[in-house]
Amino acid sequence: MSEDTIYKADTGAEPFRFNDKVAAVFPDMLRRSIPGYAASIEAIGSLASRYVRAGTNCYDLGCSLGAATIAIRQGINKAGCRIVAVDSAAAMIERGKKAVAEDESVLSVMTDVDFVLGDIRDVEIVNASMVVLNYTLQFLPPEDRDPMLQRIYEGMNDGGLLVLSEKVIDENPHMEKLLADLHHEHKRRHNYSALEISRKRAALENVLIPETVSEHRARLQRAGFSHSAVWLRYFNFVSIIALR
Ligand code: GEK
Repeated sequence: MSEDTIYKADTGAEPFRFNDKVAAVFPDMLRRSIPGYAASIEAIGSLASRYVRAGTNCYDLGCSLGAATIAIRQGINKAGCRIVAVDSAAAMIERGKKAVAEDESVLSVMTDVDFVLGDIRDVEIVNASMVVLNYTLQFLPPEDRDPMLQRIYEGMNDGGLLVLSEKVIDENPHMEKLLADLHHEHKRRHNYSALEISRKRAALENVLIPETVSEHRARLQRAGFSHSAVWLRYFNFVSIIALR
């Protein structure tokens, strides 16, 4: 796995972008930056075994290198399914295709994966029994999040499952500061320097816009999801499951 050294260099005031440099070190970046990332991927595999119905579609929206796609594919135990993996970064899609092709795990059924280079706001969602937004919604402008969730809901079958993982903020400024400090310490433990951490934070400003857990759950309810629960929380990173 190539080490993420991107913010060892002074990148000036350039906002964070999902370019080739990022894609090349992405597994290391996610592993060291997102507390709970590995747990989210593992659970997505188990949830796919439980929720994906025969002859339906699964969507991995903002698939990056296909880690969740691979977990879904490994978890599916029903025939005639299809996984649609979407990302707007060409560098991610290229590497994601390769990662899926090279995955040598033993599959209980063979499921085709369609990689789509495009914006998740433009993708048609139909006949879905599982949709995954693993740390992706946070990159959409807030005003586009309700319509996105609404379209996902409408494209899902009854009983279908949405996994929504996000960086969040806390309503309570005191707790927000503590959780942000704990995340900072987590990154220090994973060998990012204080300078790298502050450069990355500046680059993500206005690119990754976090909301509170209550805002996410209220949006899910507005979209029509009948049940939702936080199943994973590690500092200021959560994963929510919602059922149609
Ligand atoms: C994982 N889910 O490994 N349309 C399509 N893709 C987008 C859009 C958009 N509007 N905005 C951002 N992306 C993955 C990790 S990373 C999380 C997801 C992170 C894509 C972007 O190109 C990137 O690949 C991904 O969403 C977010 O489980 O970097 O913190």
